[in-house]
Amino acid sequence: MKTQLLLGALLPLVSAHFNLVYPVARGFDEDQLGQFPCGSQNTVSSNRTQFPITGAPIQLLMGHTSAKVEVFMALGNDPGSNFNITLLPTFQERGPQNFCIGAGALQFPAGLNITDGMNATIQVVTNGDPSGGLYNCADITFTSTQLSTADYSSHCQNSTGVSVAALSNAGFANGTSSDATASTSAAPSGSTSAAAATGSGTSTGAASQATFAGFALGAMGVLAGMAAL
Ligand SMILES: *[C@@H]1O[C@H](CO)[C@@H](O)[C@H](O)[C@H]1NC(C)=O
Ligand SMILES: *[C@@H]1O[C@H](CO)[C@@H](O)[C@H](O)[C@H]1NC(C)=O
Ligand SMILES: *[C@@H]1O[C@H](CO)[C@@H](O)[C@H](O)[C@H]1NC(C)=O
Ligand SMILES: *[C@@H]1O[C@H](CO)[C@@H](O)[C@H](O)[C@H]1NC(C)=O
Ligand SMILES: *[C@@H]1O[C@H](CO)[C@@H](O)[C@H](O)[C@H]1NC(C)=O
Ligand SMILES: *[C@@H]1O[C@H](CO)[C@@H](O)[C@H](O)[C@H]1NC(C)=O
Ligand SMILES: [Cu+2]
Repeated sequence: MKTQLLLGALLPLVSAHFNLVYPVARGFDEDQLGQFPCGSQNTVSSNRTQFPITGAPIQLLMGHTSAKVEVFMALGNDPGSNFNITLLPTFQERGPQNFCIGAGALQFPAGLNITDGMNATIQVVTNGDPSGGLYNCADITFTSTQLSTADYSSHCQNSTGVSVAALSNAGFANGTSSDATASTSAAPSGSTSAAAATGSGTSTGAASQATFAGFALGAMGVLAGMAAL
């Protein structure tokens, strides 16, 4: 009995590729997850996650023991496949189960002028199984209301042993050769959060969240450095 329960708990992990847990995914069809964009979830969610302008994490559930990961964003109510903003260039993740990308790791380009009530869609891409990409999307509405520290923590957890590493010349996580579109949107140095992008900088709370929850300075320094190239 115990064995069955264990297997029941483990099997979905192995076969689920990866889930976008926060912000909440549009939907999930494991068999279609390799379909660009959004793993074939082409209907915008009617229930958008309120995503703080001052910074919020991205929580993933990794079904593989290692994966290349890349994060894109598209502005608007129904952007189709136009994910032309790179929030985090391709990096290597290791370790299954919970993996949190801290708010401070996301590189919002300057000049987006993100304001309260704006809609957008975030697409997280990992490398395929075995080739191509895997795609999950979440529809969000930007809000000026911050996450409380407790809410932030509940949406930002790492399983034991999870780590990240920078990749040089990584290209797209889906393994296709780079075309200029996505790679040009590198963040200006210093712009590691939406707060920086909007120039609002109103919140010490978010700043400290970003500090403790973003990729640790070591790893993130490398990633940010690569993005600025
Ligand atoms: C791979 O990702 C890039 C960047 O998101 C995208 O433009 C391209 O269409 C994807 N390739 C495939 C085969 O889906
Ligand atoms: C809408 O989203 C919120 C936050 O993501 C979630 O708590 C709630 O259960 C969702 N409601 C529906 C009807 O899906
Ligand atoms: C992304 O696409 C939208 C719609 O075509 C366009 O208005 C916007 O300038 C593009 N943004 C970037 C960063 O390329
Ligand atoms: C953002 O705001 C600045 C200053 O008001 C303006 O110059 C710029 O064109 C705006 N950018 C976009 C994408 O709306
Ligand atoms: C954002 O999307 C919601 C539906 O989810 C819609 O009601 C709202 O008008 C949209 N906001 C903007 C600024 O278009
Ligand atoms: C989660 O793990 C990543 C990768 O090691 C790390 O950069 C990040 O700071 C961790 N976040 C938290 C909240 O532990
Ligand atoms: Cu898989």
